[in-house]
Amino acid sequence: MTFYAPQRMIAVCSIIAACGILSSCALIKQPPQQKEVLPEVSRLVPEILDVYSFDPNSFTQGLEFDKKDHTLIVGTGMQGESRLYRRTLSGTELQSVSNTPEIFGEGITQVRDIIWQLTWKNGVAFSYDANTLAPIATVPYDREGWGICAAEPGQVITSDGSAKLQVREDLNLNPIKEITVHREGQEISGLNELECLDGLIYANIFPTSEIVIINQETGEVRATIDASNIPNNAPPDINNVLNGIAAVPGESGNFLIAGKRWPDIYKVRFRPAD
Ligand SMILES: [Ca+2]
Repeated sequence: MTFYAPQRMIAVCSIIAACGILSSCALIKQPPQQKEVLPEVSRLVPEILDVYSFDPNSFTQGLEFDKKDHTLIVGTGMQGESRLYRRTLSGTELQSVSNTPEIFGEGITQVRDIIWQLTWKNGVAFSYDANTLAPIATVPYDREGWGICAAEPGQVITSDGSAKLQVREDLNLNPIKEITVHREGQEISGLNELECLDGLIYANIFPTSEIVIINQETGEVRATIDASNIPNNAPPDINNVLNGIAAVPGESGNFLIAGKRWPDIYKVRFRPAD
């Protein structure tokens, strides 16, 4: 049995008395520790609906459908090869404008009557007439350009390869605020090509075959898409990864998925993983 020496008994009694008088003893009153409640992240996979021929020379960095005529707008990278062009889904190229050789092109998006094109490390972004692709303006850009998508009226979202997304004014790219992207409590970096749709941001994660769906308000990842079942038929090269997601207009839930130098492009929809 446990033996309490008289002095020890006095000490124990004093503690009990003190707790009684103060009616708050941290050891006794402390509520059970609660675990942080994290949002449930859905696990999705693409179901391939269709395959179209694409341009294996395109180092695809930006992909989006034109909001008016539903043609495909593509931005490409690499110095000496970067350009912005428009084509039909069936493969007819309609317009093209090349960047000067020092420019490394990145993400593109349509905002009202202009198209923005980011550059990786050139410190500028370009705007073009959305109808003709005629260059309009060159504006300073404050960080690495990766992805861009037009969000609610008046705003665009941009990525820079980190876990931070920037919300910017859509007609001048002035920064408004940052969103930190989390998945199950952990920041998730490598956010690359973007697609904004209905308050959500779709982002593919460089250099993986993973796409995340992000709540634009909170930065929390709502769903993770494992797109590794989409064939990568590009020549073996560490750069030739999945890059590019575009919502198909008029086809709710359908998206195009592309990659750098991929010779084909895939129409998919997302369903729960088994
Ligand atoms: Ca896109």
